Amino acid sequence: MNTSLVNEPTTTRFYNWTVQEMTGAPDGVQKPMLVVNGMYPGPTIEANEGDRIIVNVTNMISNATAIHWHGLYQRGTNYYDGTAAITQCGIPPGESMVYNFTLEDWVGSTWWHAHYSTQYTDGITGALIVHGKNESVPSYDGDLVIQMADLYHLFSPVELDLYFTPGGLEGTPGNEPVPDGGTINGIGQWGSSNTSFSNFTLEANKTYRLRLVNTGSFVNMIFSVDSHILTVIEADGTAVEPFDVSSVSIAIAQRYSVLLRTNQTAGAYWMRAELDQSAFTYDNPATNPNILGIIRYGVNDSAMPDLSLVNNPPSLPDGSPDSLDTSGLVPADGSAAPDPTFHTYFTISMQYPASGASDYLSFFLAFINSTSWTPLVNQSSLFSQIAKGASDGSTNFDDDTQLVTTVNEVSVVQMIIDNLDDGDHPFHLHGHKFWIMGGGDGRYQGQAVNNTNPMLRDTNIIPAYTWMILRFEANNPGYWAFHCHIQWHMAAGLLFQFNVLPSESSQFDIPQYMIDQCTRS
Ligand SMILES: [Cu+2]
Repeated sequence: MNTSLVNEPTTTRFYNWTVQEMTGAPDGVQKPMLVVNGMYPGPTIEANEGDRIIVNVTNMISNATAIHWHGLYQRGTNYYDGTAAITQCGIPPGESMVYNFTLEDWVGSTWWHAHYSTQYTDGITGALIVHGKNESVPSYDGDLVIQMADLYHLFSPVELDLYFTPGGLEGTPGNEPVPDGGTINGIGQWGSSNTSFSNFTLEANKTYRLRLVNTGSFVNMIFSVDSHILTVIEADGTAVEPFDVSSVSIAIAQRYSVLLRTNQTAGAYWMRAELDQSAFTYDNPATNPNILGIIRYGVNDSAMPDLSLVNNPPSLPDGSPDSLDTSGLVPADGSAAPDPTFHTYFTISMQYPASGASDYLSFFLAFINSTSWTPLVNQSSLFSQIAKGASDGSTNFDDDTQLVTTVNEVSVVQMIIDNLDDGDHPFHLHGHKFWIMGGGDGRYQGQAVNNTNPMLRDTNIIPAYTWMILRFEANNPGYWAFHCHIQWHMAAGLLFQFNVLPSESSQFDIPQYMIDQCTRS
């Protein structure tokens, strides 16, 4: 990253992207991929707060696609949020679409990815870094992006079919496909098929900001650098009170910035991204869960870390900090959340449909309350509302598959969520950050919330069999998805929508060609 970019004046940045099919081998094993401009990860967008971003996306794959800009507010441009079947229909094969939005006051580390079925699992991901002059983080000398992801050797539609195996993968309904391995900045190691590593040669005695992003599909990635303590300074675009840790577990779609000081003995050190195997529901003996990269300083740029340390990481000195406990994260510029004015309640469960057809064993689905999301076909929530011409949030679509909470006035929405499922779910809210007001075991029983400087972010794990209370200011017109970011769970229906201020979103001036693309998407 360019640490001096922040001093440049506000500008418009143009990008020309082609989404294409490709055979790649990120960890040495050939696999079908979907990528942007032939790259995995795709191009990094690096910009300043307030800049305008214009991305011309041409779709050369055989299905429609859409690109989502994770975490950005898209105030007034909900139709460029890039969420297929919700904010647009999708870019049909062979056609193009121009995304055009400003970064407003969003600052920090995020990413972009396809938001159409499980396409991003196959490689349509990239970093999106926004510099800000007034970001409340300590100073640093260098700035790096480290994208980590679990990796599947099969094409995601094939994995999705496995996930929906009648009776369940390995005989248990809901078992998610276990990844084959993973990558750091697009490079992994599997068997003896790959011996290359993502690597950085840095200067000694400097402070580097590492922007960690989990661009994967299923499991947390646990990041560490041998013999180094890391200082967490940002989470999902929120600057936090500096917090020393030995490692950081990053849920799907979350981001952290950590400071790394190159103050140990000059040399080469293993950088580790370990797949969190606690989420694996069956044994895949071929999986490589230990992905490696290299950070070196004070030595030449071919120096290798000690191979004998690969399976024996050196321990940190006594008294060193522990791994990140997210309950210790405090916003650097935090304050109390406003009192809620709009109350919602949701349950999360995964089960077979109540009234099953004869092939019901193929449909172990995810439910929010009693709704399992199925994407609208040749339609989007937002476009449907506009077609109806109503300003009260009423639409033409079938409510059986769409759970929509309409917020007609600017409100502080409080979500009480009971996760009745045996899995952890990293939930993401589009277009807003939320305050994490509290959580605990079992169903919510009226416990008090913590409103002393609550953490504010856009993606958070709701652990198995727990309740959680999230709060956000609904002041941004449009349809905003709130969904589990695990790709298998979203495909099983773990998504609902807030329709915020329909009186404004029904007046959006949406480019006609985007609406015309619906019939071909
Ligand atoms: Cu989930």
